[in-house]
Amino acid sequence: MPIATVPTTPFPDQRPGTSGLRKKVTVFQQAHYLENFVQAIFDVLPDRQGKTLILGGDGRYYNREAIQIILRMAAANGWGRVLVGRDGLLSTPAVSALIRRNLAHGGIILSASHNPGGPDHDFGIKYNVSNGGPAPESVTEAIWARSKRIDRYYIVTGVPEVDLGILGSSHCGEMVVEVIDPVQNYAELMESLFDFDALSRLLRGPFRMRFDALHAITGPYAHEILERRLGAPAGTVVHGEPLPDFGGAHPDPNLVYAKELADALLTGEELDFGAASDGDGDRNMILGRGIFVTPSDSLAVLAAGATCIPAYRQGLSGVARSMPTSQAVDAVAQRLGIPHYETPTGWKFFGNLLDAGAITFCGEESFGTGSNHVREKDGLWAVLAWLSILAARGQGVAEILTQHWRDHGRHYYTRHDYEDLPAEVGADLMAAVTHQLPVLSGQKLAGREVRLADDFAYTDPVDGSHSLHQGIRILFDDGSRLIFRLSGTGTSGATLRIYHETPVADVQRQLQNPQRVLQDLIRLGRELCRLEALSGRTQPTVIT
Ligand code: G16
Repeated sequence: MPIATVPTTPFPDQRPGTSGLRKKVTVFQQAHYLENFVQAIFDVLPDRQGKTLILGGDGRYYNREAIQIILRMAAANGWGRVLVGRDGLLSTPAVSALIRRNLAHGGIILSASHNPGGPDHDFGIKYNVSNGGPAPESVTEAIWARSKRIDRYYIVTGVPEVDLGILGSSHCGEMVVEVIDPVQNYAELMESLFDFDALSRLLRGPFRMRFDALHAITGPYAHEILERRLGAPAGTVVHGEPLPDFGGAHPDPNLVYAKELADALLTGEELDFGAASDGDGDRNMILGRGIFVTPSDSLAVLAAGATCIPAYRQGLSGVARSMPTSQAVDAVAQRLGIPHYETPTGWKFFGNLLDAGAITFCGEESFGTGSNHVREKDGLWAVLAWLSILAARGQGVAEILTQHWRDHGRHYYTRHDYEDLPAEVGADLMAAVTHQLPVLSGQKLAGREVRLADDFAYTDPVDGSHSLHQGIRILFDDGSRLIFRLSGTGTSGATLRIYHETPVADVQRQLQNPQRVLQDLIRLGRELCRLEALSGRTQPTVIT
């Protein structure tokens, strides 16, 4: 098998962000760019020889080309076997499940998640380790370090392209390539967790739901699970065909980018339940008739109702949320008498807690919810979990949510995003708040007293690793919080996120508009970072 050693020079911008390396397609299309990064991954895995790798992506533009390159590089780098999804497709949670099921050494996922796709948009690549989860910071930093010194990569030459359209086994050089059904293993995993008979009764009855796959990866998964296995009426899944440009839209399940679904639920009368997922299938948005469930509330409701689901009937060992996620799930954990953890943003920080059995459920405000069944957030899992609770309780989403608030208090919450800022403006806005940290504690602001103001740092309770600079927290004496972070998933410029939260125990005050309840914190947030003066912005781009 001819292996070429191709000389190369480093690119200075290959540091993985919150979730892998994300850049414009045109950046990845530069000669050697993808190859350098893939070789950097392989170089930090010296024990890869003869091992199994899982490979797939969300089908976005450049997915197919990248997969052929990675297969030839994997063969040249000594991998024993690669399992690749048919047509190069695999959702992020499906990759995680396959790594675990096949005891694979790791997996490569090609996706820029919720970022738009197409020749002028985004592409991405991330490596998941043998527990099925995103590589921890120690590995991503090693990949980055390696990328800065790389001077060659290995690739097999003179072999035909692998036909990704046909299931079955073939060889790329000496390496075995198995093209597998992207859905089957994942669908079986879901059947092992949930009571499919109960879900089927719900979906075959008068209950009406819509799942919007946003022309991204979850279409085939949702068709198979919701329509074929559970018997939901044809048409329950919309925009179910994955397209390289996601139909020209953002595959981002929020109220702005999944507006069609949101409108159908928030203003229409026909549907009882709506859900959407993102580019690579790990995010989810949940809607009921006339009501949007914030991801933070969704995590809390799922934690409170977990015992409705067969796999979690024995209860949860603990729960975790990322720091900017609202404290709603903490209230559930306190009531259940189980531990709760606060981690930095990024699913990778849940991995150790899940592996150690310290937590069963975890979630993030960024539309991510999941459990110990895989080591990624899982959009369809969250949908099935919600359906399980609806089926068990015989109630609608709005009833369940308002009852939850009565029982645990409501955590009013909103995130304001200021997108497409010049990178230096983003840094200046953060610096404006950071400079004030030493003097904020004890001050009266927005009618509350500041209890603590800091730059969030995390020490992993399992392996003791430290992560610094994970966002600015301003905590108030009434439990309210104001948080500032720069997004770690963009491909150009900066996005400032400001998160606002205030808990309200008084049942009489639980049915108000969050933007109104939080308006003084919103104003304070803008003032503290000198938003208008430094950026000229007065309104956010996206409100969640
Ligand atoms: C990724 C991570 C999530 C994280 C999110 C934050 O999501 O997997 O764990 O919460 O980024 O994004 P940002 O840094 O922009 O706030 P995804 O779905 O993009 O992979």
